[in-house]
Amino acid sequence: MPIMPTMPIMPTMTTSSKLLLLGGLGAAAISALQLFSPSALCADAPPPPPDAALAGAKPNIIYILADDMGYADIGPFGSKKNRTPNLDRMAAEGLKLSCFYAASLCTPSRVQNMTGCYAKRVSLPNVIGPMSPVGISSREHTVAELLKAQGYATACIGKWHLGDQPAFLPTKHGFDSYFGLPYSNDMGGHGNAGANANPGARRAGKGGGGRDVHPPLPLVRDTKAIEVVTDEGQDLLEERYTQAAVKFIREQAGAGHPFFLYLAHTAVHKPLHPGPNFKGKSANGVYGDWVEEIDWSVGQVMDTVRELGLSENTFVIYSSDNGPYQLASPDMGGEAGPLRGAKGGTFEGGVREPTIAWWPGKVPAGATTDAMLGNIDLLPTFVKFAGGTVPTDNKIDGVDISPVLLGQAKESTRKVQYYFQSNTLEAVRSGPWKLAVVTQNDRKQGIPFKPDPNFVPHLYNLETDIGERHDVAAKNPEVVKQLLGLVAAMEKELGVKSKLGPGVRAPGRVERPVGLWVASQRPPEELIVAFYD
Ligand SMILES: [Ca+2]
Repeated sequence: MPIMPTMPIMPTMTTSSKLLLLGGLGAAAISALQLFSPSALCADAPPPPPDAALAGAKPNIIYILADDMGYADIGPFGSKKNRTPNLDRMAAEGLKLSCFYAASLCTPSRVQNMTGCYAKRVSLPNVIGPMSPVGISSREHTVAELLKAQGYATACIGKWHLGDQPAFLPTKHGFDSYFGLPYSNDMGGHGNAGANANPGARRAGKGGGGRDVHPPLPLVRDTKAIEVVTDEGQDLLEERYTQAAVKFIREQAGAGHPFFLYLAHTAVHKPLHPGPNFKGKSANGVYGDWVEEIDWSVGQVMDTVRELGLSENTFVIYSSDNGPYQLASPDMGGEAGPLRGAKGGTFEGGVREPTIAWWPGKVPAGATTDAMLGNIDLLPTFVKFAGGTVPTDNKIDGVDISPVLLGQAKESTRKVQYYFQSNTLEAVRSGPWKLAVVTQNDRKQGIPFKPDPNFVPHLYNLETDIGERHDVAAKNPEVVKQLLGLVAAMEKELGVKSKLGPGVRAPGRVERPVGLWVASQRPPEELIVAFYD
């Protein structure tokens, strides 16, 4: 028997490893890091011994993603309105990630999940609609492909939003199966009545007679639209996703190989459609009803894992794709708690997500980490869990964060966070310091956004000012200078705004996008021709 250390080993970072991590970011970037104080792992329970933590584990991996959920919408992150007993239990048995970054909108956030790259690097920096000619490129190695190569069964259930063309769907990007909405639940064509109708849906001109080119909201199985989702149908989506997830887990148990389940909820994206068992039940209106249905779903998944005896070999992570949307009415939006901003902006409220990791015996229980982590880190981390290696032909931005998740390290190995809005790099963070280099959008209802062409960079200390209220740039010129060095290095690689740099890779692209119509409703060919003519 090997002698196991009784104390956790905290890796110390040498100067040379810092250089390796930073790649070409330059001397200013590296010296910037030496200013910044560490964040803390606040755990009572001792972490597990590091050496044995992953040896041959190849855990099942379940990634549960909410849509548009705010940082403070669940109990472990401070919600007093929404009842989330299953997420409360998950946090009590696992690790709360207080500083987990996504992107500020659906498509860019989801491509970060799949590729381990900032969305700009892989050319999906904006939300794409139905029949978009662009989508996820076949050149990218998705996390599903890399896990599949390690023997994992893979399933995608729920919202995809990385392209609805045949070449862009999940089953072309590493998933054995797919069941869900290919994009947001407000993106149905005019054929959908009521709240599903997408006001931006395109209609065919000329000989097309103004008919819909966008299909009504489709439910997709693998590559085919199997149903039109009506308003009433939306009420049942979460229950159906959950049933599909539980079925998949049951099918995989005892199959002799691990599985990867990506369960991307449609909730709580507008229009709000809590199921019949949840409607009118919460103390927080329709929005709270749907949050509580997500929590129920988490419980169904976790209880299935427990019942099947898979707990000790299953890693589960819960998060959201971006911050809460603006409050449209008192019961229609989430909350970011102490964070400033909302969905669609790069203040912390737009991009910092309520996140919990769970793996009994491996991930510390009842603990919180403030280490800087993010969804770009999931690909290399999951591949590490699976015993694989990330291919080096495509540069990625994320790093393996398993040392933090397994309680072996306090510090993330990634030292810099970049905040993009579309193709614009709006801010950068290292240590406690966040520097905004353009005007950030608060995304407040009814307040028009006015970018300041003469904006002077704002510096925030997130450890003392998590609400980004106090610009301390004038007091810290050296920090500003060093963070500007990080901005310059990234802009050299990915370009300044829409002038793309050499590090940006092309998206997938098709000439004539087709809609995901159920077979019986597909419009005649002449309508499609009329649209493109
Ligand atoms: Ca979203």
